[in-house]
Amino acid sequence: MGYTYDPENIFARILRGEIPNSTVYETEHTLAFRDINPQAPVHVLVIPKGPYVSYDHFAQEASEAEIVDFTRALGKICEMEGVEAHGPGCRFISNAGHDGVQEVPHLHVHILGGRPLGRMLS
Ligand code: IU
Repeated sequence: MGYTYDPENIFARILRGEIPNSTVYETEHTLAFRDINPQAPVHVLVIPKGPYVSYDHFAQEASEAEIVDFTRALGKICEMEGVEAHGPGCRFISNAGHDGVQEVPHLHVHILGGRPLGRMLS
């Protein structure tokens, strides 16, 4: 309820092919590409292809097929990038809304890894 999707946001434009990206993985419902300003040796952004602002929006309105596809993609990319939890490990971050300082209003999960990331929560 109350979610407004801006079809001109940068990730919508990437999905339409208007802006190039460095794709690492793509399925019917999900696209993953390298962050343009990487904060770690592995910094991949994973986005659903559907018009969802945030994970709460996605969870409410996406189909089960989209949700399963997106979730499996997260795991697949960890394997592909060599940052699985049973290997070196990684961190998922999804900034949401004002307090989360979300810059791009299209759901994205950052996968960060390839170096020790330090503790974020204490
Ligand atoms: P945030 O979670 O909304 O704050 O993150 C947005 C990310 O999108 C940020 O890490 C940017 O570097 C990244 N990004 C990008 O990869 N390509 C772009 O064209 C733009 C932002 I604009």
